[in-house]
Amino acid sequence: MESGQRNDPEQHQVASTISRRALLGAAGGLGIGAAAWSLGQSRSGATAPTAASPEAATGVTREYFIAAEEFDWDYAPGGIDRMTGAPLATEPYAIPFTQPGDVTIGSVYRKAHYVAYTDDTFTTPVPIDPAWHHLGILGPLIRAEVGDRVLVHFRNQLWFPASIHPHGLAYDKANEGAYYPGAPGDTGDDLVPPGGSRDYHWGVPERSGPGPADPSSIMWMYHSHVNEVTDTNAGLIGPMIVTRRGEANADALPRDVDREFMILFSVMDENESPFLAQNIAKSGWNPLEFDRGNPEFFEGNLKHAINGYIFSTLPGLDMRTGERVRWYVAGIGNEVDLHTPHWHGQTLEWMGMRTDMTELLPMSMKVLDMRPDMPGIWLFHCHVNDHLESGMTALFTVSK
Ligand SMILES: [Cu+2]
Repeated sequence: MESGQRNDPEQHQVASTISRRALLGAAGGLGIGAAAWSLGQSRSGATAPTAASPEAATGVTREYFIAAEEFDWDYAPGGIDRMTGAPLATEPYAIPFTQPGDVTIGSVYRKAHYVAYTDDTFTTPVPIDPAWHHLGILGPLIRAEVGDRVLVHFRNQLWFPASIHPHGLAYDKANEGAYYPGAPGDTGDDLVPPGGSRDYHWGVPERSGPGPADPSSIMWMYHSHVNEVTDTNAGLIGPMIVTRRGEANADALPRDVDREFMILFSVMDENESPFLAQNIAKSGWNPLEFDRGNPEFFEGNLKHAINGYIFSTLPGLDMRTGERVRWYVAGIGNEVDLHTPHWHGQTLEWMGMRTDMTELLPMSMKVLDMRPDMPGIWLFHCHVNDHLESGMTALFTVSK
């Protein structure tokens, strides 16, 4: 990333204008936010854990230190389509999405992500276990067993307001992390300003864990929910796993599973990113004059990604035959985000039924179990034709 661009206020103003899409007609993007977050909602530890029902309070408190930060993300590291073996720079189908050109940015974009730290100094990132390198742009995995509590210390290191909104866990209005101050009872404090921090207290009662027909663990997603559209397109989204009470080990992992993978299918829309102006500027164009409506530019900014990777560059989907492998798959995005993940070479079980694919809509979350028996390097891709052609593919490896 070229220095001197990332914090230029003029660019931010342009980005703010672009991201002014009102969220649910209420938040008004950064416009309302600018007034609200000057009121100093930044706080830490001020909120008592009221969300969990009493029966939830039997377990431990899972504590996380998570920051929202900006960084440069490469959607196609290595520059090779591992599915075809061809360099992306020579493949006509891949060039608009991966190569810098007259009106295309390429594969590297300024984005945001959640990062886990070891403590409240936010200086030492938690090392990512090699088994979870496949998370890619996703935030750190939050785990709990039913009966636990989750305490997240959040720090916003970005230049725009952000939050963490959890799906599925038990939260009261003070810990919702979703900004819609027009709603009665909403204090409008669900927005953490740049440089601000706060704690989130979430409960994990029975209704946040696996239901009767679920396997021993289920997934939820968390994401920033100040301007949900632009926040999530920026990259502010991450996974959670909740294991049924009594079926977890001390680290809340399900005991009946050998390996887990967490997968997000999303056409990440860089046209709807708060970093759009910065990404235009880093390409050498003037953000104030550049034609953002250029169809080629617009299309090149639609990254048909799995965990933020396109054209089979997603690493780390490695397993062995006979292992009990659990796949957590989710989608997010727009009306184009109807995805049909398909695994080659193996079958999976979902809710007592056998399949080799599943269906996702925006924020669908599904858990499928696989017992791989065919060794090889296999395709894992979205079966929607346009998405498949645009790079929504990955490979997974089954070793003996
Ligand atoms: Cu798809």
